[in-house]
Amino acid sequence: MSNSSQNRRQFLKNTGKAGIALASAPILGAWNFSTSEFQQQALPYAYNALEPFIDAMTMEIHYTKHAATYAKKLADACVAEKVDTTQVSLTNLLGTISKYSAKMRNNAGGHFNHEFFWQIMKPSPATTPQGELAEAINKSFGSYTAFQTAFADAAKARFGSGWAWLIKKTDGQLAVCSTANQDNPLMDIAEIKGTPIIALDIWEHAYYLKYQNRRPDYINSWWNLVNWELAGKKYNAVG
Ligand code: MN3
Repeated sequence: MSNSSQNRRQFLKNTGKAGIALASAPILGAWNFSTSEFQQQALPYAYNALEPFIDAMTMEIHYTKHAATYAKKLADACVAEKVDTTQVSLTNLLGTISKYSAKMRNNAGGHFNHEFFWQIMKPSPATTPQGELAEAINKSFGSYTAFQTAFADAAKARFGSGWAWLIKKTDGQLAVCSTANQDNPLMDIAEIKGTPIIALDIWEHAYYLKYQNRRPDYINSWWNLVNWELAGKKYNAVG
């Protein structure tokens, strides 16, 4: 185990259930904590910040166990398959993922998807899309409500584990889709390719403690957490 991962474990242990939202860049720097996109970043809020829609225990286990494991195994795969993470971006790796092992595919996807997921949620967000993204959603789906239905349908229809996405395709159009396992629309093997705007984790580990088998209830609740401000920025940033 590297010093930085030991430090990180100790850090997580010390901060415990209070969450790690108070961690600031200078402190992380002093702990020799890399800000590489290949490594797990601090959650932008406390474990309990998304309650009552996502409970603190789910967030803690999801972040410290599931997501942390993807990051760790991605690092292992990068060493084994000689990916120089100082030279290759995570997006580029995903775009050429068909050249790598299943381990790389599962863990590069798992790491990217979770880092994206934490960012695209926040406590008490704006409740609807804003600005150009709002206009594009109305144009593509007819209304925000119709978009929500299409997205929820994609999430409900995914058999087993996976993700639901709103993406901006390379032709500039918005689309809703879902991917199996830890695949995502940035991968060269994706059925529908594009840049993620929002994403919902529909693995049971993301909702089972609170919602058990009721995936539709989890999806309905999740609209209360979507960080539409950031989604709008992501939409505007895609050429
Ligand atoms: Mn997950």
